[in-house]
Amino acid sequence: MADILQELLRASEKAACIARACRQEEALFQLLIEEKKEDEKNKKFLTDFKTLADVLVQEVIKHDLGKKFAGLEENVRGEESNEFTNELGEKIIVKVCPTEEETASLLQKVLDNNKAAAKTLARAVHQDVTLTDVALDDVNVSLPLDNIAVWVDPIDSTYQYIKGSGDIQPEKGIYPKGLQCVTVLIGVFLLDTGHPVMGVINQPFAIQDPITLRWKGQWYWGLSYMGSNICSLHFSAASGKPDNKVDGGSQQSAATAKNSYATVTSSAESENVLRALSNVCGENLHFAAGAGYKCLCVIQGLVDFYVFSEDTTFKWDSCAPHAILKSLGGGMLDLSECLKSANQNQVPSVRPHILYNSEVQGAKGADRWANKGGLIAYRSEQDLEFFMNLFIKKLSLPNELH
Ligand code: 2IP
Ligand code: CA
Repeated sequence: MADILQELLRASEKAACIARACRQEEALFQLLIEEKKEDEKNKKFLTDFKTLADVLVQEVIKHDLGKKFAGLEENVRGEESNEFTNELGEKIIVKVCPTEEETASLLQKVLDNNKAAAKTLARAVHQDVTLTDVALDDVNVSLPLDNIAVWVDPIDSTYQYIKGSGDIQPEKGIYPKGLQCVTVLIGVFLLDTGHPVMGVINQPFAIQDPITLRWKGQWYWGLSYMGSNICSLHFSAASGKPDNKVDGGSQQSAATAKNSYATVTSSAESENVLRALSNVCGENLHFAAGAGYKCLCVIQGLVDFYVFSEDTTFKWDSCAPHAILKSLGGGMLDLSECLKSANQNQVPSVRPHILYNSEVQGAKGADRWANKGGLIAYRSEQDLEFFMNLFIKKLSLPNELH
């Protein structure tokens, strides 16, 4: 199913182009920076524009996937609904129209009649994007189209996207905040089991040209299905051949604990967990914005784990990175389930992997799709074992988590 993965990659790049256009095209940029002014009307307008960028990117991904694989668009899910209310209170369904002109005139209605902005945005929506990866030519895995669905986060870390800082310095390779923390996340899962099987993470603002100040993106993909595990990080861009740059956990041979473990977490993490993490990781405990970006830090091997005990990440945040981590021999587990069995001194026969096909019982709205028990993302099963033992010991009052 290299063609689906190829299409996900292309859709993610189109999304990244739209995200970049909103920052780099003058007509659109003016709308983004309105936020920095204080008055209420501008604030409201910006919120609208931010939501529009999100909704539009989601619709483009849906539209483009459906064009290539008829029916798949029905199974593309995300946070945003495409019903949009403009300044005049009119309800408008945001969608990709058959022609660029039609899309522009629809967008004009949402954008308070701003013709220039609507035209620029419509051009980005209808442009042809080519993004191919030679490594995908060798992928020969067949996925049942009627058993897959897609979780999309069109722009993860929207707060950093709007703030738009491009001059944040990384600490040990990790950006604590800034445009580098923005990602487009597209993940595919199996409808019957809920397991993630394919994922693409696109980082639209990975590298900035110091002269032109224009941004270049970076992308990562992974596939994990029926024993086939393939990841873009195993291939060097030049040769298309495996270069073993990133060592997947399954390839580790020595079953020994590391001297130290590096973990990334959210600044919204609870005190109790932070204390325990800091005890285990010391100076290797990092903070970074964006659920997708934190997962990317694990995928790239900048840290060993992403730990978060709160319920404020969602299926659209984790599905794509989870599939890539699986392709590297790692995964993503429900943290509260892991701690529960550790407290009861049980070794679960099956690890509590996060699943993507079932809602949180009794929850409403976006919370139906929350990763309710928190999460731990990892690249190596062995490291996970050693780390969890240390972490649980340091968690003085684990029951506070439940
Ligand atoms: C957010 C975003 C936030 C993250 C939160 C996500 O998604 O990734 O950065 O919080 O969990 O749901 P934190 O950075 O504290 O980890 P979005 O930006 O799409 O709302
Ligand atoms: Ca998100």
